[in-house]
Amino acid sequence: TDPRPFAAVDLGASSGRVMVGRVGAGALDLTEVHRFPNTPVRVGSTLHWDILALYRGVLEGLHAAGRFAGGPPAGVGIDSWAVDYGLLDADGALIGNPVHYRDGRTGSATAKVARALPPTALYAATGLQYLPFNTVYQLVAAQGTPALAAARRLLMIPDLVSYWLTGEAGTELTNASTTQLVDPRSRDWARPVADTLGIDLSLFAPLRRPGDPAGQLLPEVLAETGLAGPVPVTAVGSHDTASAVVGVPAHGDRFAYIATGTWSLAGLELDAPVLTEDSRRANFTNELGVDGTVRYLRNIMGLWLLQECLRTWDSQGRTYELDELLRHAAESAPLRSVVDAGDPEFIAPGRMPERISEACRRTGQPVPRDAAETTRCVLDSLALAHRRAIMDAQRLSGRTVDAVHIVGGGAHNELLCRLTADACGLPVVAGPAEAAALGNVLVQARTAGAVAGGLADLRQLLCETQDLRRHAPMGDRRAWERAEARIADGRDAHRQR
Ligand code: LFR
Repeated sequence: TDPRPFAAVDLGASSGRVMVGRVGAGALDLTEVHRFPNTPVRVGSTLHWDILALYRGVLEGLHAAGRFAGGPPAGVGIDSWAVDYGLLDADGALIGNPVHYRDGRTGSATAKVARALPPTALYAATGLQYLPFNTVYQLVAAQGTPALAAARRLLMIPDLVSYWLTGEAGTELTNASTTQLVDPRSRDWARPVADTLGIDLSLFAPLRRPGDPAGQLLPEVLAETGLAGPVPVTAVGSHDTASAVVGVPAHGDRFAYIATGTWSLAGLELDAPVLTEDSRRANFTNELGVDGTVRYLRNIMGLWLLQECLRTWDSQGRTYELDELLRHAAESAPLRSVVDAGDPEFIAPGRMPERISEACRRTGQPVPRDAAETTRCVLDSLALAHRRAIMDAQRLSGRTVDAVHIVGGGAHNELLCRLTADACGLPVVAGPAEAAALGNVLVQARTAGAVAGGLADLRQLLCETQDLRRHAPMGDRRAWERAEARIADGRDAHRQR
């Protein structure tokens, strides 16, 4: 039978995309049919997502998908970044614009949560890495607001889009696991955590698993997009990182992955969570994956550091072409200075080149003298953080690996891939860049019967159809160890916080 077209909606922090993946026995190709910017908006002091602009992009993308495929897609799946949500009132209408995870509103909520529930207990119950923007902190920060008081439903971003497309509300599990309100052992709500923190779990719609049916496009959506129904919507790994991990073209289980983009998510795929105190101290997360897996990984600042530098330079009238900047960075002195790319200090937007310089100064290292050196500092720092995450993940889980897969936007960044191979002392396989959309499409296609099997089978199809680049490790690994030592003190001091 001919491959069938599935539409993947993949919303990222800087752009949204609608892709069509054609899937059949031995066949998989992916085409971007629509891309639209995702530009956050500050209103007063609060940073928001422009959710209706994103939704318009989704509708336009579904229209384009129909044109591309010459008819309605065989299914639609939605993934996006994690932790953020919209609130609905008793009529099902959205209350306000969802708040951006880079907004500073959780400032005092983190201490409040820690007083009610010690970090050790919270980690033992949820296995989630401390990040100040986890949904739990956002909800505690929102307690007592009229918006939360009026809310009858809370939908995570992909679930909100899915609700608008279908009229049906659900909470997809992989993304729910980033709320810090899910127990990774039972893969169900961590009720005692919610009760202790005064969070009302009945706000959440029933849990769905990736692969579950999630309704059909509403008549008004069909009219708006020019599609002929019925068009089923399927729950996928709606956390983009969960879909990206499905999209890792690995054989067997001796691999680490780094899902790169705005963030770097570096770690392993496991069958069970690691909830030890060592794991908590190392700030590792146990997010839930597709097919009963656990994404055991560390969130690292990622290419955000570079994106923010470019934005700052641009606002100062210094506009750089990325390829050229990377070429100059590749020629700059290696490991001249490095920063801790896991430090939450870099989460908020603004003044990034200066903040990087300050971090170098604080740790007694030379300050980058120009944009190329700043870029080199960022990429060396990311490679170093990747090395640390992959070494720590192996030590803490007892699983060893012999290759590192880099998927997501950073797979196009040759310098980053090469430095990561050198830092880890392991071969890097780079690609596919669109792993999240591929993982999205594969899970839908399996539900629709266009492909069959487990993650290993889906990955085999990726190996057969995707262009991959290999980077063998080179250079002196001790140089990376010495660089690590330069920032280790600062990092340990930070962990005590
Ligand atoms: C990556 C990602 C990360 C999550 C961050 C914020 O796009 O989903 O996994 O920690 O965005 O939601």
